[in-house]
Amino acid sequence: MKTMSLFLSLPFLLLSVVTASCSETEICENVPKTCPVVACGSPGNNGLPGRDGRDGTKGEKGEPGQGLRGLQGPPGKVGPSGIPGPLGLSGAKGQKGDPGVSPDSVLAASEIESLRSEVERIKNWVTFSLGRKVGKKLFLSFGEKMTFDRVKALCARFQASVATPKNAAENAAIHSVAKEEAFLGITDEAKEGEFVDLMGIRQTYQNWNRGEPNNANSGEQCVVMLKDGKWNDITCSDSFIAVCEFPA
Ligand code: FUC
Ligand code: CA
Repeated sequence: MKTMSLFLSLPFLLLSVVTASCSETEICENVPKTCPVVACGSPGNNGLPGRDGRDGTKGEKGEPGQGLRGLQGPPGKVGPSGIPGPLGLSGAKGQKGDPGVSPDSVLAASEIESLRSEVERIKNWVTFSLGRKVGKKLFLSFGEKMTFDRVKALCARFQASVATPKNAAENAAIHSVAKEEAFLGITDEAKEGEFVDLMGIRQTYQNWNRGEPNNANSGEQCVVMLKDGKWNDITCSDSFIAVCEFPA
């Protein structure tokens, strides 16, 4: 602001020089009457610069800068899943199925009834002549002697299991069908001295002969029914007759 005020005072300074160069006679005739007589005297000294002016109004906003643009940031988090869409269209119709079983290959109800009664008669005859029924169990014996593994396999072939007396009545029934020493479905193979059935359930009913089980020669993990119905622990690889129990 000080510089500006010096500039403004420059014409005034020049005017002062011109005024100083004119002679008193010439100039004073052309000077307007408003000019006081004292003005024609020698010019006074320049005054002191004026005070600073007030700040101007704020300028308009400038153009954006031209710096380099920053790198793009990473993608934002995945938004929540949308609501399920509407049901799709039905699929294409499948191929025609195979023809049904012809009626002549299906047994008539009367034929089924006739077979059922014949099976019943045979079961009764077998039970009466060879087996013994106690509660829901039917015991049947096979005369041929075989090892314990073979007895298990034979009974399984008939969807039966090795005879396992769970009470005195069952023990008596097995005794009556077995004409010789027969294997029972009881072992202590898993733990010596702990006799369990073939399902691994502890055998609570027991009918040991005097002095048994003795695990003779430390090699007796199977059980046989003796001729008097008492039990003896015996070697599994020895051979005895098979008695199986069937659901009845
Ligand atoms: C008794 C039984 C044995 C074996 C032997 C011949 O010692 O305890 O298991 O039968 O006789
Ligand atoms: Ca024994």
